Amino acid sequence: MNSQETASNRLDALIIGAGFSGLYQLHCLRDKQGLNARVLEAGEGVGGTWYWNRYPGARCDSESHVYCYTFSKELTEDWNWSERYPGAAEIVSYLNHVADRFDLRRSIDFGSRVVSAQFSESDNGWCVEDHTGQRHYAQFLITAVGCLSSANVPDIEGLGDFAGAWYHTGQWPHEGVDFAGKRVGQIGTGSTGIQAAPVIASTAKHLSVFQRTANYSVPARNHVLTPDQRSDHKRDADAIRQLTRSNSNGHGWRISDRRALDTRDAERQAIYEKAWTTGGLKFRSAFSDLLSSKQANDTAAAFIQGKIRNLVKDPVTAASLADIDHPYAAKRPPIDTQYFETFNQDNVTLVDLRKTPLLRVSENGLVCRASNSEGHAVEQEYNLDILVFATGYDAITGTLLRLDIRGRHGVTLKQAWSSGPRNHLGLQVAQFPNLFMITGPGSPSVLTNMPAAIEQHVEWISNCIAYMKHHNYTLIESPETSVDSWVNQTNAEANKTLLPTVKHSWYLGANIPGKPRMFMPYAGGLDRYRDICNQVAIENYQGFEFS
Ligand code: N01
Repeated sequence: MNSQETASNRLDALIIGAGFSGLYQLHCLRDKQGLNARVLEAGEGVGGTWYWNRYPGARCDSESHVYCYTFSKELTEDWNWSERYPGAAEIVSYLNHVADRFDLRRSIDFGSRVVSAQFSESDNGWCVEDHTGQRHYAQFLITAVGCLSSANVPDIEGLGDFAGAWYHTGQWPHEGVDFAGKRVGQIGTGSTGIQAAPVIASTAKHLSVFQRTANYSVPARNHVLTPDQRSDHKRDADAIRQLTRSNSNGHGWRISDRRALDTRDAERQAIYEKAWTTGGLKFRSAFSDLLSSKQANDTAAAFIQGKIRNLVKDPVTAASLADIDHPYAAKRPPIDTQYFETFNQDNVTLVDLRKTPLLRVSENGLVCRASNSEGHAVEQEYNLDILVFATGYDAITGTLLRLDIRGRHGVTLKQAWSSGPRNHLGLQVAQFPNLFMITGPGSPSVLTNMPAAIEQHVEWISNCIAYMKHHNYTLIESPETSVDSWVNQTNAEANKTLLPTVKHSWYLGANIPGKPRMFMPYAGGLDRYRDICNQVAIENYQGFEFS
């Protein structure tokens, strides 16, 4: 690294990503602390996850009045959400509004994809290279890349032979896709597939949904917000903020103290019925023991499976949809708008890949292994014009690893995480000084309402940097002992729950071939995590080392 070049244009902080995290981090460092901070963003606009995820039906599962920043009363006051759950386009509009309101754009380089980041021992800082070869120098490097930004297109034989068009939901064309008159195949029935299928089916000639693992879903019960509901949210903004900052999940509700196993059958059923009618992720707040006791969880599972069987008219399809192999909410629980009802439409077919496994993509569509009336294996081809991959992401670590980040002595993040992600408080990796991760592995992130987790991380990182400036420290790093201790705590919290018991969960990296299997988020709750981080700060950032 040329030290003259470094000194002349070195930033205080370089932030990667202009979604919820990056925008707020920029505002905190540039506008509140007067630091020289910049954002590099691969997309041509702000939005992060929401910039790319424009698939049909893309909508947030958090309610709009909590899926937003809370740091500015004026911002809360002057923004009006239109629906109970914000759609992707409205979230992008919101983030554009934030970028304009706080004049953030002038400090963001759009269309700038980071290809490598190298820590320099001589400069105690980072050299970050973008796809054009331009180098950017900064004391601090902060990743704000989101948890679900590396699309997973499964390696299915023959995809190159397909004569039709194919798309991954996480890289959706901005001009949209016209399904009218088309035979569409959708692979994947996670949160995304469950949102997309009803919308695709509303215009497609035919939709075939290829389901490998059946999934729970609870009705979202989305609706347009009334003027009264909007003004209630504004009037109660302080209380809502207090709630999202003090509960375990960052949503606008607390998980009940009541245990499913201590509740009589009829009362338990009535509670589930009410939660089903209310709809949304709040369903999981019905009882406290749903994620700690399999027996308790079975009661929720049986309730939802009963609903699926009632909603879907064809008994064979209903049985496949209700044949769920994991505990409720042990995978991220989807919420839907008419998902199960969609299978009652004449133009929709469920293909159960457990009965008829997917063999390959052909020129005409997808080929599965079925059996004929004599029980002999035969190939069954589904002719398709469009193939939609709702197959998820190389979640949480995928994008971080693709950035080719190198710490002390050139050690790569891939090497440091060869057995799974390891860091201190979800924030810092040993041997990678002055690097902070927002909502990375080891933090509550995807188990919470993301903006709540993001605000907590950004504020903690900003305070830590302010502390360093105040004490004239130039370097912060986490020793291995701190990392070991946090990894043990993260594993211990996960093991108290049913979360690590799922076969194909992306929480564990188990959806990506070859990815080390390890439960990645911190499952002890955002409230506990916040307390731990605050205590560390109060004790002069105990567990971190400064120089
Ligand atoms: O991805 P997923 P997603 N052959 O990994 C299947 C967030 N989100 O995009 O379960 C056949 O959950 C796979 O099958 P299986 C939310 O946090 C948020 O749906 O592995 N099938 C599964 O059915 C969510 O959890 C919002 O057996 C294959 C599906 O593809 C996260 O994004 C909205 C396959 C992937 O499900 C990811 O959800 C939407 C193969 N080779 C999503 N490979 C909000 O509201 C994979 N599958 C904020």
